[in-house]
Amino acid sequence: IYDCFRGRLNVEEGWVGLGGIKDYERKLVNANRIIMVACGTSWHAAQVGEYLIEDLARIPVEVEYASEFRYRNPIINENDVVIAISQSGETADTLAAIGLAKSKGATILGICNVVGSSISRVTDAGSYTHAGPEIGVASTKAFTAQVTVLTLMALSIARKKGTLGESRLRALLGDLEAIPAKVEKVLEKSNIVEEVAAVYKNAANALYLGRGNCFPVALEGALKLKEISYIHAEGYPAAEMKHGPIALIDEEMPVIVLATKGTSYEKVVSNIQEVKARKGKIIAIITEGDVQVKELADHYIEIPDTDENLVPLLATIPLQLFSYYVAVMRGCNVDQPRNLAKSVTV
Ligand code: F1P
Repeated sequence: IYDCFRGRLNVEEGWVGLGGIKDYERKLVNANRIIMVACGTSWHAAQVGEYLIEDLARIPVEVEYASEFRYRNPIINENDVVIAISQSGETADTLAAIGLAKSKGATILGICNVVGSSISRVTDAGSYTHAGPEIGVASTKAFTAQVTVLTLMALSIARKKGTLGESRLRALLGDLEAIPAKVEKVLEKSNIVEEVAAVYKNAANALYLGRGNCFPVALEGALKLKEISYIHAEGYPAAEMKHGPIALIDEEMPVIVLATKGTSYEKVVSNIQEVKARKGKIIAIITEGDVQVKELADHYIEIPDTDENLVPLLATIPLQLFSYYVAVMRGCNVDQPRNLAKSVTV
């Protein structure tokens, strides 16, 4: 997945690897606001992008479901930049959202996987993810590639705006460059994920919890389980659990928690304790070497340490694998789930 990004991460060159987007540098750097429009998995990537761009480049970001945005009367003008994200580049809702934003004068950038696709043709400029063809219907590697492009964009804007110190910028780029090797290490945990999947393959429901940039990862984990194994799953911000979903927790309920080290780590530990107090089963994604959550959790999957902004790139993979193994064990067709189309063109 990441081969296409090797050699692009040159801080001196800034926008290298971002295709035509570099020609819109001034627009992006001076944007009042960035609005991202997308559907499904691509919408979750956009949510991660919101954290990245706001935290690193300090530009306000809104993330909209294209399927809703297209029917609204949004307040949007020529000082706004709209980023449309789509694996297929053919999603009808995203195309309609682009049409609406264009009619209001906004600049439209695209992040697509399929070269020459409809969305890439109607945007002002864009960056291809070059993740290769998605064999299955459910997006997987497209997600990590989209998040990688968004990370590069956030870093490039941050560099131009001067919102990050040079040493922080270099440290982040170094961590990004180390991601491919760390992805390999996560994939080596496949057998552990398979064992956990065997325990929960007959679950009726599952809850996914995360905070900060791992909240969209929780949403994406839940979506993958729904899409390919037909188990009802919900992703929630961990702090929202007490406002409703906590009522669902009993000894039958697997709760998948993104519990890696970072600013909200201690808060996530409290959420895990709340679930345990109600006899829920915890499957935790933890940072390698963490002892505290390891002891609290019923199952844990370790991922390598990395900068907090890059955690979604690693943490999503065990969740994708979990859905894959559960689906295979339930006899589901993981490549062609029922009722789903690769590109939703209506
Ligand atoms: C959006 C999407 C996918 C999902 C399924 C249906 O597609 O919702 O995320 O996995 O294939 O379409 P796209 O706009 O990213 O191609």
